Amino acid sequence: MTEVRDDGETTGPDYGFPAPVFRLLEEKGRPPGPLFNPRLWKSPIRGPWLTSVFAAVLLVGLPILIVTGLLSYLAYQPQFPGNAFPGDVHGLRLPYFTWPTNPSWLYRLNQGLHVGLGLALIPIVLAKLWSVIPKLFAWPPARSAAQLLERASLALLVGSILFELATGVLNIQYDYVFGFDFYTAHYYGAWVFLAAFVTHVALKLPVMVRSLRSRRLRDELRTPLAATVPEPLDEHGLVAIDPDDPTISRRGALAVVGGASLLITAVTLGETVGWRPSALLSARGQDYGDDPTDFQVNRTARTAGIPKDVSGWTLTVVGASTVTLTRDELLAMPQHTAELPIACVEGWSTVQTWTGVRLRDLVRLAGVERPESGVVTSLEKRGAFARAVLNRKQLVEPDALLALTVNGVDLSPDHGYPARIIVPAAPGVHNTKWVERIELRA
Ligand SMILES: Nc1nc2c(c(=O)[nH]1)N[C@H]1C(S)=C(S)[C@@H](COP(=O)(O)O)O[C@H]1N2
Ligand SMILES: [Mo]
Repeated sequence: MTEVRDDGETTGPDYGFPAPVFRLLEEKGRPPGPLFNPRLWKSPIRGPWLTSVFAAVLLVGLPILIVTGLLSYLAYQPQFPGNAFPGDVHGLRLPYFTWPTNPSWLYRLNQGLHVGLGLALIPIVLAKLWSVIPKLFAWPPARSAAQLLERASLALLVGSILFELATGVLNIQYDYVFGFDFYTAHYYGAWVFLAAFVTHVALKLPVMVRSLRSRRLRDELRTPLAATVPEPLDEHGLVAIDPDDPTISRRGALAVVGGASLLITAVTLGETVGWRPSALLSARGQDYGDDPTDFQVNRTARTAGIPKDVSGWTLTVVGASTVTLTRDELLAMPQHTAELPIACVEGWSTVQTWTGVRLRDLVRLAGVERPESGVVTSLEKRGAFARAVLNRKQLVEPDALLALTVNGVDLSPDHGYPARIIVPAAPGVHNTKWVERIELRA
């Protein structure tokens, strides 16, 4: 053993420690207490190779999370003020484009990936953080201005990924314990994360590649507990200076983390694709009953304050002319049937068979040749869901419907009776229920 006293003072020669590690031990003026003493960290499997394995997985997964997240923001079509997203994001705008209407599963795939992958990566993020925790207490905090900047970017990186994961999980569980708007916060957090992530990858990619090359995964997967020894001491201070005997092999640790990730995927996938019995994490339950309208309801008619009696209901379409239609008049128009998903931003989706009037027939009826956008308002007068703006493609798409029935029966009150919007590839939130009025802009 090297002569390093408990207070961290070195009394002997360096006994073959690499120079940076020796310097680490030798450091004077360390804060008192065990945390800043590098000998506190004793796991014999912690080291650059293990960290880099987690890093490599995240290097593939996190960009997918970023891209699907930003696409989801764009799918909300924030160029139209009033679409259920805070339109004003203070210059953090992306180049808007007209969100397409096909393939119809586009948003379903995007959001299933975003939410499903986000959940599956949680164990890996936590494992990665565990693997680098000694660096949190490195002393001195920085040896140069460059290192100080690097550590500041790490604070943003760790803070923002934890913030994004936490707010994401709380949102899909409808647990709004925070006092701010989820979408705005998650969106701003994403930009902080994106900037910190790009910086981190640029700085650390060479170390990751070098560390991954230092051992072979195949060999590691064949190494049992008894043969598990620490990685060689490293200049980053990850490898324990004074390790305990191993209680788990590296392959065991990888299996635990990977297994946790797969388990989360297994109990989430059902919700994503619409097979609920396996959706054990779903905040809305697993079972809905056997009626044709028994499928997931986001908000019930009662919660939304929709009157029980809607017999006097009419639909108003405002264009070059204004038309008012009763439900019977709508049912007398040509009906179109399409099998389309509702894909919620929260990652769940369900495919049903919808029948109703094509939106483009209503557009034509109101005398509009080329609609630019259409503001749909609901009987539910207030709140984020009371209004959605559809883009020009969504208004002329042959499968875009004002649905009157689903799976061969009238819409249930909870699914939007008397009439609701169903647009292929659109986020669920744009499929306005209890539609009262469609205002077209040419
Ligand atoms: N008027 C109104 N329309 C609405 C909502 C709502 O709360 N009010 N929820 C939206 C959201 S977020 C989704 S995901 C879908 C869910 O439709 P469902 O409840 O029929 O499954 O409806 C959308 N249309
Ligand atoms: Mo939704």
